[in-house]
Amino acid sequence: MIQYDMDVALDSQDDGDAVETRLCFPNMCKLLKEFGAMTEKVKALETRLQESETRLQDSEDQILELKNKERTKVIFSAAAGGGDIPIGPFETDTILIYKTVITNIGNAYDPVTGIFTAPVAGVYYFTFFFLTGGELTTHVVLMKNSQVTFLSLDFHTEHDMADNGGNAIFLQLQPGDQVYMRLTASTHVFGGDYVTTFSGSLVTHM
Ligand SMILES: [Ca+2]
Repeated sequence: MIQYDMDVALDSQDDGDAVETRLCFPNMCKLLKEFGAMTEKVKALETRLQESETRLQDSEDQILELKNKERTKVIFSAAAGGGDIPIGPFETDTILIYKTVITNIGNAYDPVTGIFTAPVAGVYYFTFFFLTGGELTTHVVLMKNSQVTFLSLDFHTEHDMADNGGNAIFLQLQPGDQVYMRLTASTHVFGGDYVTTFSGSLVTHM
């Protein structure tokens, strides 16, 4: 005689009062229950897998972003150039153009205009040095867009000979910010390829 196990369940898709009665062999009932449990486990695993894939994609995106940042290198050094003669004096404040480029990785410095344009947001380090003949005052200013930052100067005195001056600054810049040296009206610096210089580099992204 065959033993039946009665399994009674409410089927939510039927009418509320409907009761579905299932008859099955004992082993089959056990198998069906196990199958149901496995299905739930597979669903849970699928959810976890999807979450893992999302996290992996986020990580890959972040690595790519970091690699792109790492590839952005900005380093330049230039000298005033134009021969070993004074530059200035001019009647108005004038951008000092450093014509002799020694290094210009990233091409952020333009030796035609004398203007450095930040390609990415970050902290940059700039230095500038000058030689001056002493016949006139020297007054050079490092400009961030239209804003005065640091400057360096030398006063003319009766028995003045050549003097050197300079300064350095860390500047936080946004893409497109312009940095350049400005020679103040009625002052001068010495030109050439060795003594009056302007340099800068990207220190860190922000
Ligand atoms: Ca002096």
